Amino acid sequence: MKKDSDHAVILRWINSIEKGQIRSLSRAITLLESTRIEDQNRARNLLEGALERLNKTDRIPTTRIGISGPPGVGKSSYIESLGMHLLSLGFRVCVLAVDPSSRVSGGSILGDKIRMERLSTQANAFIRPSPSQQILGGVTHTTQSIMSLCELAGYSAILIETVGIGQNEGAVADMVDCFILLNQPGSGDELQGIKRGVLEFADVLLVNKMDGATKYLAQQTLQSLQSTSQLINHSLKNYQVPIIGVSSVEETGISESWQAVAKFLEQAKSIGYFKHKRQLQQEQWFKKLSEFYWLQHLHTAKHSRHLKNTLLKEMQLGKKSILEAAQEFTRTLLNNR
Ligand SMILES: Nc1nc2c(ncn2[C@@H]2O[C@H](COP(=O)(O)OP(=O)(O)O)[C@@H](O)[C@H]2O)c(=O)[nH]1
Ligand SMILES: [Mg+2]
Repeated sequence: MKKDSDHAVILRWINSIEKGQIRSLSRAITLLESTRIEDQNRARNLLEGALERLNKTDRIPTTRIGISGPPGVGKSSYIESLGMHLLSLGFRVCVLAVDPSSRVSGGSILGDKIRMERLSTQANAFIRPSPSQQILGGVTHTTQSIMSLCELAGYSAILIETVGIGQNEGAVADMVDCFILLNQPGSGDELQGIKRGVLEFADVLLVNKMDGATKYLAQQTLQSLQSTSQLINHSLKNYQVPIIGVSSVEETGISESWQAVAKFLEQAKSIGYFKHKRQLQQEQWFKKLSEFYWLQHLHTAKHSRHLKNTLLKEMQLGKKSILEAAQEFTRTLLNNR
């Protein structure tokens, strides 16, 4: 009986998300983000239903864009300007801001909100700062689940802001259709640093703050990047990564940057690279979800606590090494489902 009524509640919930009701969407995201064990079943049912609905209906194609770069480079400011531009083109815009620093500083989420003040008052825009769940770079399986919910709610452009710290760019790039990397106006030395690791993930490179006191430096950075652009090896064959200067504050170069994204997507679609990337996104999502379920199982399995205590004791008595104990713990619980 309870099961039936739960099912009905979930169905109603999904219906109202599909109608674009922001409150229902927000509540659903909060549920998916919940780390409480007792929320997991509902979250799973909700997501299951939402994905089923998404697959059933013919919907407008969505575009998932990742925007990354070091703290302070202007990601939030750029997203606001790009978001306003996309609204003017008829998109419904959703912004997911995953900012691991916000947990530490406590202030950046508020800062992001203030900086996206214009966008946040628009009827066709939805901004959602997400707690990073203490995972490096803040990207988890829930980010992908949330993207799907937002697509069900009718958002056609999903913009994901992540802080680039040099290690998580690959993970973010694997969950979006197009990855934009923002660069600071800076010295050549800093560019060397960017080049090595991160540039290979970028589909579009931007140099921000092309205005006022930083204009000259930004122009230099732009030129320096452009002069090395042939060295960037993009996995889409014959694709030359565009490098564009923008000012998110003065809103110059914004539409040009979007044209570059659109051109990339067009080229990617024409040779099946886009489809391939969507498959990779599914694979990564699957992998992350599986890892999540494994961990969950490890910590909630019936004999988990008992086994852990036994093994800890054996370790303390010198009967087992820490490696043996950890492996036995994992192996035993995974074999005894
Ligand atoms: N001059 C100038 N400042 C900018 C620009 N974009 C962002 N900023 C400033 O850079 C700081 C960091 O911006 P923010 O968007 O929060 O960066 P984020 O940490 O990458 O999200 C803020 O003080 C912004 O006002 C720009 O295009 N020009
Ligand atoms: Mg920000």
